[in-house]
Amino acid sequence: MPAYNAAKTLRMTYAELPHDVVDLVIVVDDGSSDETARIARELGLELFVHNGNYGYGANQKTCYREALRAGADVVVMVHPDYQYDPTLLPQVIGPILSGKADVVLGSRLLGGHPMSQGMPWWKYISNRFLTGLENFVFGLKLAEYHTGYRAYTREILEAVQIEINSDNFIFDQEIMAQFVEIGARFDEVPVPTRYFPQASSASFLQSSRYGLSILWLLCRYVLHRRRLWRQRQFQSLSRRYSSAATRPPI
Ligand SMILES: Nc1nc2c(ncn2[C@@H]2O[C@H](COP(=O)(O)OP(=O)(O)OP(=O)(O)O)[C@@H](O)[C@H]2O)c(=O)[nH]1
Ligand SMILES: [Mg+2]
Repeated sequence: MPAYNAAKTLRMTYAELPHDVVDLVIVVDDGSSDETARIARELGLELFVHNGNYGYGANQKTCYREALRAGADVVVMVHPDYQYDPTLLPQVIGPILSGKADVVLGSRLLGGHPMSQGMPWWKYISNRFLTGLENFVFGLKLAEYHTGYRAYTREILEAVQIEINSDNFIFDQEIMAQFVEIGARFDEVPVPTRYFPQASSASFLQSSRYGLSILWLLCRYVLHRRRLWRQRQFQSLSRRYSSAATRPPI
């Protein structure tokens, strides 16, 4: 759980994780100004504390580094703001355990309607628009790319260059572009969302910046695939997952 000022929701999120399925719960506190770290300690979680607020991407880098170091075969990232249902974790890892997928997204846009669950209309519309663009560029048909509930195999995390990704929100899309590039298998399962006052929520300004940085990422990805601007960020670190350089350029 990449946490930043999640004191009001960390306890609830942790309580609803299926403890018979999860071996280790790691919390990275990214310099919160609230009681996040104290609560994580109280709950006996594996806690790592950043000495400042380095950003959501930097937080995830520590999460994955520590999860892999702890020997995880399957790594699940869930936001600690209780917007996603922790009890659905077995469904989220299902396609990985059955060998069907390397990456599973818990999708708020499959099944129920996120606006009736409180998602602001402008977030819904921009999510749909950016998802359409990403599907077009990546050649996929996913329902959304912007969820805070994801599962990865150890092998797929080890195959991409996580550390050179951004320290900010765009990290979530950079890692997706990296997975696409190395031929990862994706699956998605429906998850509901909930918007309530204590949940953390990106502001309009943050979301706009995020949207623009997705457009820039997609440009860079297309240039990379067309061999006009090769970027180390998209190159595979694993022999098992080769770069899409062998596939026809888009
Ligand atoms: N804003 C922020 N969140 C962080 C950071 N590090 C970890 N997080 C966590 O990551 C999640 C950030 O997502 P939110 O701010 O909820 O934004 P979002 O989920 O993209 O947008 P919503 O759909 O509106 O919730 C929260 O659960 C935070 O606890 C950080 O440096 N900044
Ligand atoms: Mg949130």
